[in-house]
Amino acid sequence: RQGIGPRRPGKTADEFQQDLLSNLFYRRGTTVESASARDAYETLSLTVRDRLAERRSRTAAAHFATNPRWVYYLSAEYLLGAQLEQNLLYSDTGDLAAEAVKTLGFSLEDLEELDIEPGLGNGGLGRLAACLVDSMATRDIPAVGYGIRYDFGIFHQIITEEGQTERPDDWAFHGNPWEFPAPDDRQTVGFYGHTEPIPGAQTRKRWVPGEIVLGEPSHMLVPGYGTETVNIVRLWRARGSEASFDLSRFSAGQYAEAVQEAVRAENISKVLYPDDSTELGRELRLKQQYFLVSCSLRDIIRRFRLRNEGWAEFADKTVIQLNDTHPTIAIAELMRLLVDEYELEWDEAWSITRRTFAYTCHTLLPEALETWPVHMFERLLPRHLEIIYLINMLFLKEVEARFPGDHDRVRRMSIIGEEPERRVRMAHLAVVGTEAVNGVAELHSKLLRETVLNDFAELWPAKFQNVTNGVSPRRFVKIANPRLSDLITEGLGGDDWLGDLERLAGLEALAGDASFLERWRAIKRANKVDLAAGDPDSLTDVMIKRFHEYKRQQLKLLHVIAMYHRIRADPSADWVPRTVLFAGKAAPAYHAAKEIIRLIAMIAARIAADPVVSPYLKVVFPENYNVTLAERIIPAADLSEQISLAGKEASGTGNMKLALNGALTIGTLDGANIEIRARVGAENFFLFGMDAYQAANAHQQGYSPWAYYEADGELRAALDTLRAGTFGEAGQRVAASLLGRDEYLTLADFRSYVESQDEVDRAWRDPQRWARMSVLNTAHSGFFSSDRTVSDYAARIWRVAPVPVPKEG
Ligand code: 26Q
Repeated sequence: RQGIGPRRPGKTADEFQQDLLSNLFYRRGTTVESASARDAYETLSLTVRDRLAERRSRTAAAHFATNPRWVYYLSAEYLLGAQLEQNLLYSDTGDLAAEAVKTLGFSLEDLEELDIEPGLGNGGLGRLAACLVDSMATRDIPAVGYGIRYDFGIFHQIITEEGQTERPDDWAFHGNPWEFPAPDDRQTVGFYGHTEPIPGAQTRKRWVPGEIVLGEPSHMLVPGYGTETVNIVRLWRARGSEASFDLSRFSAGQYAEAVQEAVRAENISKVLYPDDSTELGRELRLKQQYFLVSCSLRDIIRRFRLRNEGWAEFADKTVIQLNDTHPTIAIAELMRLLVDEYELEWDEAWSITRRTFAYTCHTLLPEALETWPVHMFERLLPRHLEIIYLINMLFLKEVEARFPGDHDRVRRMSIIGEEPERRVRMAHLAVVGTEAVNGVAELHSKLLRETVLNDFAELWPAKFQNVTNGVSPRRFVKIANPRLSDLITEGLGGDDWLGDLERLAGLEALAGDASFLERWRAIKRANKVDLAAGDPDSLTDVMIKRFHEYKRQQLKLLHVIAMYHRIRADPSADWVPRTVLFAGKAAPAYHAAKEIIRLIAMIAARIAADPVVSPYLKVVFPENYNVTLAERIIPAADLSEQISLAGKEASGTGNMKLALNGALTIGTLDGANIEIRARVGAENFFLFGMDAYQAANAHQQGYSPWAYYEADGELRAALDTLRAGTFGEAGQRVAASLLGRDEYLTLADFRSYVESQDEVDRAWRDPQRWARMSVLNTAHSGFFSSDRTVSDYAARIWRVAPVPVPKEG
């Protein structure tokens, strides 16, 4: 059946139009006369998708023919963003589409509003996964991203004066035109049950699960930019098996009971856990993780076996990247499949497993390191616990041999923690079972080696690497900021920079050109007008990220209160007008974070009602921060707040997106801020605060927030305002936390932060100087393309080379 295929989608406006009409008639079942906006949107999406599908088939053929080492990216989260605009750009059909939809009586912009983003992630880690799959396709790396197709994604946030409330996010309510269901590739996943010895076998065991669930995949196309490659992200959805429908109960009229097993099964992919870096320890979450892993590994093995190779080839043809510890049970699952099902010897299986996996760590917070109670593991995954015990026993022998008599080290490194209850330490399993471990920014990787994973780095120094995060310049510059993109393309004499971001350095030559700077400023202003968050001539000061105490939205608030006091004390002074924009979600159970949101809402309302302060200061909180909203805020930002306590933010990626769009950063020496500052130049970056080593020692050196309160009148006034209840109970509680332990040393960094903000004001008063600094930020942020990140992974961790896909014909 080789060489047979459908008619290729046409390239002309006429052909696009014809395809659109036939999709409208035959796929959507509607006529032009009666087509609604949604009919037009669905039909356009299918027409664009068809063009990518054709490239996908050529990609699959080229990959299969080359038989390279494939990259499998395992992630519990993907924040892919809206698909229509990206797919128009990547298939170069934007102009054809705009023309064609007019004949249906709609504008492209109308239809883009119906394009809902799948919110299948919490924040940075989920968006990183999306940027990496984009860049893997762009760099022609044969890859599949595996994830979960949650029915409900990250909750929809509503902001009132009471703070945050949550609503379910039924993102696919109207259907999802970008998805291809692949029911024939469904997998069967077991849970619970018991294990049995196999007569005559040594390590092999039989696992008899007590519950069976089906995993049904669908995939979304992931095109590369400026290349023919189209990879896929494959998402699993849980379904009840036929056995989970109880016919006898149904016949007896017990309809709800008849389907309760199926409902239980389908709950596994029902909802994304809205938790960012604090442990919940719920069984359903562990079930989700194993569900993702079991379906994906079986799919990977299915694909491998299609190529008729032996197990000796597996690790040479497969690399599986673990996005944090969430999919780490894959290490035990691959061992189980190889030993129990494919009957390999333990040592051979272990050698294959270790050479197949690599692990990316995204945190340093000890409370965010994932652990699971042994008793929960034993009940849900009895065979996996046995395998983990065996892996641990052999590993600890190795430690004992290298460090004889060092029992404390053995206890510290064990995959099983004993205190206060026995728990499986997923990060330890991830380090032991992989060939490479990486952090996500230079500082983060260094601190991993020096602190949380120090014992492991001493044992296996070569295993530990850094791969600094990056972001997609297509989504976060070209699509988000078309005006700036056009000016950059004009300035550089072409748009090659979109696939080779270091070319932005060419803008340096224009940083002294007054007319270029003027146009640069005008674009920032126009973007602010579009955002409509505040006066476009005010300094737009943005803090957009998840709410977490370590990120220190509280510090920004103390600065807002200090500005408020200053303006009230001298209303006629020449203040720099600022619009302070916060956006982001708090985990619903994270009360301290929700209190901070509530306080922001309160202060925003109070300032808006104050005729003395409001001409100079406005606080806004657009609700439901997601990828789509980020694409509107980032192009309008003048100032990027990256003010986490040093040593706590693994990398940050919003910092990169903002710098690329010409925002200046005010930030600590944390995560990738350090690398941004090194590239854009210290004179173009507002630095403040202590470094990670000072921060790490502060508490044990007797840190007292009260000393800072006493010593700093402006800080004291801000805190006293909160304590007095001027901004409600939320303000009192935030103040109590800051004057209690102040875990994240907010008061210690306050003075340095305010001084740096004063420096920001001075720079802003010289518009030429500001514009120059802004251009230099963009010019020197080319390193932060996720294309570079992917090339680093490919060369140093995956050891894979690009596989070009031939053009049609
Ligand atoms: C844990 C337990 C139960 C349920 C959910 C979770 C959970 C979910 C999401 C734990 C962590 C996350 C997400 C973490 C995350 O987004 N980390 C960020 O990763 C970015 C990409 O590397 C970095 O830039 C950020 O610094 C880091 O905070």
